[in-house]
Amino acid sequence: MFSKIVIANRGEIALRILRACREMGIKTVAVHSAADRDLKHVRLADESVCIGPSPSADSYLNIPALISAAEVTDAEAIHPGYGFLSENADFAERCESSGFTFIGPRSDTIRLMGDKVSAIRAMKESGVPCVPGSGGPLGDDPDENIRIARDIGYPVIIKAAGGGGGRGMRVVRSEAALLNAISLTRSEALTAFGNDSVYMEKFLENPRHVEFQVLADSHGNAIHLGERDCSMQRRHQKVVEEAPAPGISAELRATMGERCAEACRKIDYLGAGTFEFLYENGEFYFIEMNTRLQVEHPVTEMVTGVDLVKEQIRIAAGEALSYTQDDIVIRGHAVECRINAEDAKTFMPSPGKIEQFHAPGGPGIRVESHIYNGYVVPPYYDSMIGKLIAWGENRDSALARMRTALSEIVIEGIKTNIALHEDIMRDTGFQAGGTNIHYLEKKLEL
Ligand code: MV4
Repeated sequence: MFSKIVIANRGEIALRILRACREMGIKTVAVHSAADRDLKHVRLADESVCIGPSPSADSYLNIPALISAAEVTDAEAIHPGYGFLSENADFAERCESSGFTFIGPRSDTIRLMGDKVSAIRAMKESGVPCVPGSGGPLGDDPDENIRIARDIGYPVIIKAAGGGGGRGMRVVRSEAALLNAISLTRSEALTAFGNDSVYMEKFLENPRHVEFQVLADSHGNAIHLGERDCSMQRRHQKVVEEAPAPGISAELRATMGERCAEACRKIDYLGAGTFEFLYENGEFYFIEMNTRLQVEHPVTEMVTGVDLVKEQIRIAAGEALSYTQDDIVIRGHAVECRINAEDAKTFMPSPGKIEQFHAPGGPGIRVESHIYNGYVVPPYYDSMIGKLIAWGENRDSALARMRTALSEIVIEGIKTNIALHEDIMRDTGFQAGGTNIHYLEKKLEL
């Protein structure tokens, strides 16, 4: 096992990783920007290194500074968390070539999944159901592209191979609009991702976003940990997540989960991963794979009892998975609310000093946050300041616990989206379960 790990992230996830390391007896190195000296995990870490000025581009995204920090502290591994460099294949490669273990998949796997066309091809070949589509990058022959769209049937969606997470896509509802949409998406993709490769899929009008969590070790073992429903989102930002997904039978979960685990074995996947699906009319359609730990991983931890961060670290150290598929039992239900420092009406970030903070508690309540009384939320980074997770024996009791916890939280000095969460938890559509990806945006229009 490693004796020292660099935590190449900030905020709540850096604290989450630090806690896992401490439990495992691993020393921690916190790397932070000039704005982040007072982060909770920086204070708790065994060592800390300032890696640059406040903007992410000069600190958390600065690969040479991160490698240097690992060198000067004599660390053995680097945990990238989520966001920042967590899905940067070049960073993973630089870690390995500098003699540090990147806690995540191999760099070539990150590259394979970063290109959505190659990711879909790999999954299709591995038996994962995908959205009907072009099955490869679109060429420049207009007649051929018209033919592909006719075969798929309108509406279709044009997506950038270098995109993902909602960036670089365009819906096309008629043949008249097709060719223009392809060239527009292509040129935007070239500007945004330096890659003009685009592909086409059937556009699903009202899907849910359901994703499967997997773990795979370096000994050829791969398991799934069930699914999460992340449909409650606004502008591609998830707001509420839950596990399991309402209305998914144990049989369908086992079938889909095993397909994901089998795909991991086929591509020799390593570490934690997430298969993102659109779910519509009882069918799953793969869209993307995330090769990192996700923000919403705690809901899976709450219903499985598995510590995903500790498993990531064990896998990276070459150990075999601590669990077989039969060990994984989904118990009860968990829901997560992402707490953001933002204006309730405009959703604009609301940084500043937290004048009062009182955390909620009680049975089944988990708080994942780095904030404390007097902490100043800097303006440079994502506005998420924490996550509130509630577990219950069933969905209704998890939601009841979440409502109670939300009513207990006190955060003064900055604006937050807690009132939005209280509204969602009281929403009858949400309470019924199974709302689609458009539900929150429609609710907010009213
Ligand atoms: C789609 C889709 C409908 N049909 N693909 C957006 C994020 C990216 N991960 C994929 N996205 C979508 N792909 C087809 N063929 C609708 C979306 C989509 C979406 C997906 C998941 C969560 C929220 C979303 C919001 C808008 C659109």
